[in-house]
Amino acid sequence: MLEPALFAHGALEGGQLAADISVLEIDRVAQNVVKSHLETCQYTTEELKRLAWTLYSPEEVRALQSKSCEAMWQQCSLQISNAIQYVVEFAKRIDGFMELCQNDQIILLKAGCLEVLLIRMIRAFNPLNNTVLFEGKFGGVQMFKSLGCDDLIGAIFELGRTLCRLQLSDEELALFTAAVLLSPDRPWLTESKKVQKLQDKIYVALQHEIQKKHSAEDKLSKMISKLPLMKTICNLHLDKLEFFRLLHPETAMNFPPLYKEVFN
Ligand code: MHQ
Repeated sequence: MLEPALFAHGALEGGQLAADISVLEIDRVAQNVVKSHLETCQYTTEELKRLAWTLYSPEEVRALQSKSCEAMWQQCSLQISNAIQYVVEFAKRIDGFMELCQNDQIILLKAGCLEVLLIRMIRAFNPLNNTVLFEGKFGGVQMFKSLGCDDLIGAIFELGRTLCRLQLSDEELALFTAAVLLSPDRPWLTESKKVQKLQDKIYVALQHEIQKKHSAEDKLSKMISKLPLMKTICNLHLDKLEFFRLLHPETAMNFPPLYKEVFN
């Protein structure tokens, strides 16, 4: 569903689209997107490297596990809400995004920001011991037990593992998240043609970036093949949230405003 028209029509292989967009323009797109990513990625690569072996102790994990479901949801929604702010800032800095109508900006962010977060997660994911950064330290799936969402958490960690295997550079990550954000097939977009044009350029730039090291067709298609699992996770998250709202309406009312707004 999210597969760009580019591939469906073989435009990339034929070089038709690439020929329409000048090398200069592609370089400019890549530079802008990579810069925007680096300015808004919340943690620098060095910070994450240093933190990678700062693990929660077994006692700390037990403490998290014995929290109430409501308290843990509150904590997670706060972390997610903070991270979303950086994704919003990333979007705003992508050339062309602010020129879209406000309605479309909101649609793209609401539909795409969890997917972007899930891709960004690989920076804060350690596949060697299956841990993720949560409130300053790394921990495994057990950490989130009190949420009672083992299937959701399991799927998120599985995605983390499979995305890490692709060994994406920050440049590739930047362009991939920008392409996901600028998906022209989000429901209710009013100027999807404009979004399509922006996404096409970003995918061509991503293709160029990958080609520096790998056979691009292969890596790009592997990246795109993870999109269905991301969609599944987003839907699962919405299901869990809806169910949580029914059980604990007062807690859900006090979720951070940005989290509420994005996942209304
Ligand atoms: C970002 C930084 C970041 C921040 C928050 C929805 C729910 C009830 C549970 C991290 C999900 C639990 C998230 C906090 C858990 C899987 C969530 C909670 C990259 C992503 C990252 C590391 C988030 C990853 C997913 C986390 C751990 O720049």
